[in-house]
Amino acid sequence: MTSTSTEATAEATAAASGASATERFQRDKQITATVSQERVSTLATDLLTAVHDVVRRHRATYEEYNALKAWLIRVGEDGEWPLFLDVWVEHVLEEVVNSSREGTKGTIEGPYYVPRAPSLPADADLPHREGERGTPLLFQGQVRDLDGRPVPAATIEVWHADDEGYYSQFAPGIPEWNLRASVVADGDGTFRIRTIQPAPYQIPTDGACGALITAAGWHAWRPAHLHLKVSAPGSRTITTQLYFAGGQHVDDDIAQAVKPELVLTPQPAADGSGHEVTYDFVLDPA
Ligand code: MBD
Ligand code: FE
Repeated sequence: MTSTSTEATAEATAAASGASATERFQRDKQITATVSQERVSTLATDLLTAVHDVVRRHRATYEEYNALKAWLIRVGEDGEWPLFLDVWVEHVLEEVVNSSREGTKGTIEGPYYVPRAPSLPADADLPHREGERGTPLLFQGQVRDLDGRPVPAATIEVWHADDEGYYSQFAPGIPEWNLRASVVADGDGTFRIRTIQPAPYQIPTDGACGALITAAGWHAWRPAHLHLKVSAPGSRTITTQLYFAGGQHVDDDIAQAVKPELVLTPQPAADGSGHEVTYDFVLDPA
């Protein structure tokens, strides 16, 4: 690969963002829950049986088997297990785990959440660089319960890509908490968050996931999205994303994580700068 950059470490490579996501996962996710032997056996047996079925049904060849082996090895080398699983598997987990919810629809967390972002008050500008590019967006609303009552002491964690589709802490050269915060809603659950509209996100194309996409003739895009985690004492935390009506790839998200209830239609802002949109969250009881 050729590059004009003098600092190899400052490139936004798949391996660099994959390594960050892998390291983050290992550090931040409490992987302490033990899965019972019975459950491991059930899940592993059915998973392997599904693989056996694919081999038989499609009469797979040794060339294909070895291509798979080489590719799986590369997924690990590129640190892309978090990316691979979150793009192609997590949406079904989310569907199963959140099927009993009545409030705001959830969707996948993805690989780029970072816990413990700096706390900001209910009326907040997300941390951003001077001259941060992108259309200004005022995102406001209220957190309520299933009966429509305001939820006190709600926290809205928000994180999103910049106008070029890069996430802080996973691409080089971006301030640590850029476009990330934990916003503490007012006593009546209301919040007003000023940020910029993110760009559609292209998953890294130079790593193993990109190689699969190219080999299969798929595309690598997610629609522009805001990531959110909304929590409050006594409520079930919701992890979700919001999208923008009419945006590219809203109808063909590679991660299959768009739901119609999660598509925003921002309007021109009252003060003439950019867009504004109101979205109310409804939390299920814990
Ligand atoms: C993302 O930004 C994302 O949200 C998911 C699910 C996968 C890859 C990148
Ligand atoms: Fe994302």
